[in-house]
Amino acid sequence: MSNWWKERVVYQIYPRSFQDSNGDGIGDIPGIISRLDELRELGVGIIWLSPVYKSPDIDNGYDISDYRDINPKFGTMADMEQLFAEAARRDIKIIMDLVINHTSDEHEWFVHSRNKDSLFRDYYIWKPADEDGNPPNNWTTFFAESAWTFDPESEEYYLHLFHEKQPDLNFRNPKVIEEVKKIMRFWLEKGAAGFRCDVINLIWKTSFDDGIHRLAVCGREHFVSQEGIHEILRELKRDVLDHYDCFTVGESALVNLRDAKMLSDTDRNELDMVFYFDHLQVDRVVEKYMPKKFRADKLLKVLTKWQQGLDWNAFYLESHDQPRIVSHYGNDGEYWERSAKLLATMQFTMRGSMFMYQGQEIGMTNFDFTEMSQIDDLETLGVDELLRSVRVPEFLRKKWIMPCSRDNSRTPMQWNAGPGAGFTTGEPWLGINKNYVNINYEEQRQRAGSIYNYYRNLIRLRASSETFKYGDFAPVYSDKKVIAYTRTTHGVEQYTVILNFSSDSVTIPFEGSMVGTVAVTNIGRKTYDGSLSPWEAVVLKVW
Ligand code: TEU
Ligand code: CA
Repeated sequence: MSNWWKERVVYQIYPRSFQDSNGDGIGDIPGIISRLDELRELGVGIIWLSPVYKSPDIDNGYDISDYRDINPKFGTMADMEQLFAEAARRDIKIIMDLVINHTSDEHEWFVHSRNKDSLFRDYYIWKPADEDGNPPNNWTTFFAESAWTFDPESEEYYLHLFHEKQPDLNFRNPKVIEEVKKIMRFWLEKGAAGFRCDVINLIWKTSFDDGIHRLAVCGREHFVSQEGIHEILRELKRDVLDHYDCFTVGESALVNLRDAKMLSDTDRNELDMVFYFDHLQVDRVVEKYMPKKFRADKLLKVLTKWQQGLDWNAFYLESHDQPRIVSHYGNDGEYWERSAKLLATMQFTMRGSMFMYQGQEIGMTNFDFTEMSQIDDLETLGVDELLRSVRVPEFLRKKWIMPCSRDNSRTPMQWNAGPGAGFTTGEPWLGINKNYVNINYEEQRQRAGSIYNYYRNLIRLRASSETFKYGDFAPVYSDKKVIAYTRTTHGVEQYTVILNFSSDSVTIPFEGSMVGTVAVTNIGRKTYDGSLSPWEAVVLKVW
């Protein structure tokens, strides 16, 4: 078995924000095709395409109304076929976003399902009201509302763990599993190299009892990482995936290490790897939205747990659901460029498959919105509403939401300093960050010391190094500001990665594996003696 999916860099495209080709302000498939050469040049080997299927777009395509058709905003099936072909010509593979926990309420299955007598009734999860006419239980969605919506036509409630226009499919119905297999085969036959499986650890609901009371995602103990998932995943692998040269990465919401191992350990034959969230939440209370102080030592602890705990990691720092990493763990002011390079260094010296998100390679920063009216994201608007309902004042709501909003990473790609940032000639569907005049692809591509060229070099370095890809990971030093870890191929070579997550100059122990020759530096240093500049990253070759 070849290891291509462990070694190629994956680049996530959020189609509506990548490249517009017809001036309607929405990125599209012809736009993606026009940028394939740029991706090739960066060193990308796989594209993960966020949903392009037919969809009412209530959650930007994560609400699918036809799995075998393309959203006309993005183009046609012919455009999609051309994308597969043009990508293949450049040796770029494409994985599709498989959103099967739920469909759109406009999917024909759900339209039929509203009728109690329909053969499709059991495709979804319908329950009568409780004795008092209230929803069947107290579960709440990821978007901070009740997880049940009443359907007047059939006088029952249906379940939706996300928006009410995203009804959950019923995986107790074997017909649903057969439908999913058909969808997977359809895309694999078209040329897909695998799937990113949306919230895959939520598809099995063990019981419908009330959940323990909580502010968000109440009921989770009945639907997160339940035992029933595993058999379904093994069935999908055995009946479909094993017949193609492809891979899967499962997004697993609210997942812990034990559950992630159950989903992705090699000998379990379920998923090839999973996305988890722990490493992006060291500065959050419980989950998202409530900030606490970042500590580098805490980050190293979390990284170590997952790096050592999983057979194989899916390592990412950004996605369409996360803030920009330079604004999150870096410094998007004075040390913007240097801290973006530090984060790049951290990512590309991790063990696992590398997933980057569009714009990460040029250090794009969080959305510079000032008013909620500039926000499109459902989750952000839901959380704002929730906080408003418990009387959190506006200034505090903004303070919590601004750094976390999913729209932070959804603003259009900044290609150049021209009008529309080279993204569109029209009115963009979401605001373009004003800093596009300074932060853009074109400027960075031609400048040797840019973040873009730093990523490009790291991608090549990693491609040529077995140790960075497969070597063991071990922590060696941490304090509130600095972390250091080694990557080792036993008996062959060892590297130490040292990262200063602060705007201070610091001195750290200079002994043992903290001593070596400089292999990678984000400040152009030649030798190393234990003193670090603000936001410095250095990789040492120890032996
Ligand atoms: O995200 C699932 C999910 O867990 C998110 O709601 C997550 O909790 C949050 O965004 C973290 O900030 C996936 C998709 O990536 C997301 O875009 C969709 O909205 C969601 O599923 C529903 O399909
Ligand atoms: Ca367009």
